[in-house]
Amino acid sequence: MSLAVCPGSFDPITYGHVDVVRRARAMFDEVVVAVAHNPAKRYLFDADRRVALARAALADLPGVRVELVDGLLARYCQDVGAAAIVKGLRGAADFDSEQAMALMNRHLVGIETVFVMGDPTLGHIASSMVKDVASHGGPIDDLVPPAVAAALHQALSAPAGEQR
Ligand code: COD
Repeated sequence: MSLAVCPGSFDPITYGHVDVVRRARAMFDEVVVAVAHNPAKRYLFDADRRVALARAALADLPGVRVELVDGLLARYCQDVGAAAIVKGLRGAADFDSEQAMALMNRHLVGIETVFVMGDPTLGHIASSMVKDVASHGGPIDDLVPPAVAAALHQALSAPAGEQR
């Protein structure tokens, strides 16, 4: 059984992420979607909510499970016996940041990162931009799964401090 880990912040999961997970699942027997912490980001949704939304979005994909990863991603990959990390690329800007992470993860535990080019029709989708569009009342139904759209509408209309 080959296992891959698809890590990310998933704040929240988008159709771009779902596309990358589908592509990873086509290459590996099992895929763990690892909801991890990026210290460079401030999150709208707490970690448990990001996990729950990712589980709802990926529920129809057999061989895919979602886990919260608290700590070093490379160590988690080693612990679960992952053959590779799979990441999505939208373009050159993604590559610049992903290259450093891939090299660091390989340095730490020897794990390789496989990059997949996402669907170009989803290349404009980023969690940050979806939140921005939603916060201005723009349409997001083509960008995120229905449960995520509902959670965004609720979170962005809630008073500050109640966004769980
Ligand atoms: N099309 C294709 N790919 C996409 C799209 C899209 N529309 N949208 C997003 N992606 C890809 C991104 O390029 C990325 O590869 C992946 O999906 C996840 O994206 P995000 O934005 O949800 O997640 P990031 O980039 O914030 O995730 C960073 C991690 C949380 C993975 C990283 O910080 C990490 O590994 N943290 C754990 C602690 C650790 O080990 N730190 C050392 C890292 S070397």
